[in-house]
Amino acid sequence: MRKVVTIQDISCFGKCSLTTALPVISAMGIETAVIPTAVLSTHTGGFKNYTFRDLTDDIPAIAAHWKSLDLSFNAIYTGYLGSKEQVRLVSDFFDSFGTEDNFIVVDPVMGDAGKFYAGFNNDFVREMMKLCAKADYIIPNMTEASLLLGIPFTDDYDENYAKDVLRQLAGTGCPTPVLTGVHYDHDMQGAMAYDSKGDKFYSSFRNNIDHYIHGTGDIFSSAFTGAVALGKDLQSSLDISVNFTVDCIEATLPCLEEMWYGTCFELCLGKLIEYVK
Ligand code: PXL
Repeated sequence: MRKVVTIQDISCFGKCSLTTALPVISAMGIETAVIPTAVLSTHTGGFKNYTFRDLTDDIPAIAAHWKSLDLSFNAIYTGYLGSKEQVRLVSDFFDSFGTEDNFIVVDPVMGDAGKFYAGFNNDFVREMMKLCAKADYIIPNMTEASLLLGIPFTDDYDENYAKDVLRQLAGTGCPTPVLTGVHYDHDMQGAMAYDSKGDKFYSSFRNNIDHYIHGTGDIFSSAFTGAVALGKDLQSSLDISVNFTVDCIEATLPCLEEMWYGTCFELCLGKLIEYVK
């Protein structure tokens, strides 16, 4: 059985990070180990007064115990990390558990729609940049890509611009950057990837749905990581993760009032299972 370890927070209510990665990757038939980096009462997007229990000290302790058990993983996948210190510890984890035979996915969660999420700043970006250089795949949205590259964020761009951003991201050290939320044609939205070793671009698009719903980035990255871990090629992995993400958004539209804090992804897990058969 394939085995992935994912390192990110638990937001107890609000559906993102571990409460998304765990069910999504498990549904793909992959054992999913977790290292929770923090426990929050909710995610930070739209809720106020959330609690935050930092679990930074547990990261090296869990890693040391796992080393003593000689555990290994087909993939290491990181999402939301709460501090520069956590990024450095995750970097150590890569050194200790990364091998020639497994792969590393970094979703450099830092912001969206041109803005930082609460608590992030340029200092954090510099640390995240170093982590991205150690990854086989990074999965930023355009906001995060712009932060990583130190270029102004724009929402108005064409295919060549998206390709240029991907080339620049590859230039910073990760051989296969994947850009999410790409929409240079306003009718379509999807993801683009650049395989810098083969100098080839890949993309997958579906009809654009004009609604922002929190947690879709984590849905995409979880499904993408699972697909690659199952041995799907880059194009299939993009198709699976774009289709699943759009399915989740569509499933949420009828209950948007009630579901402003996340997607109804649970209703689409059956489809995901079909996509990876
Ligand atoms: O979806 C990314 C994410 C993960 N974890 C926490 C967040 C966010 C985005 O806002 O607040 C705690």
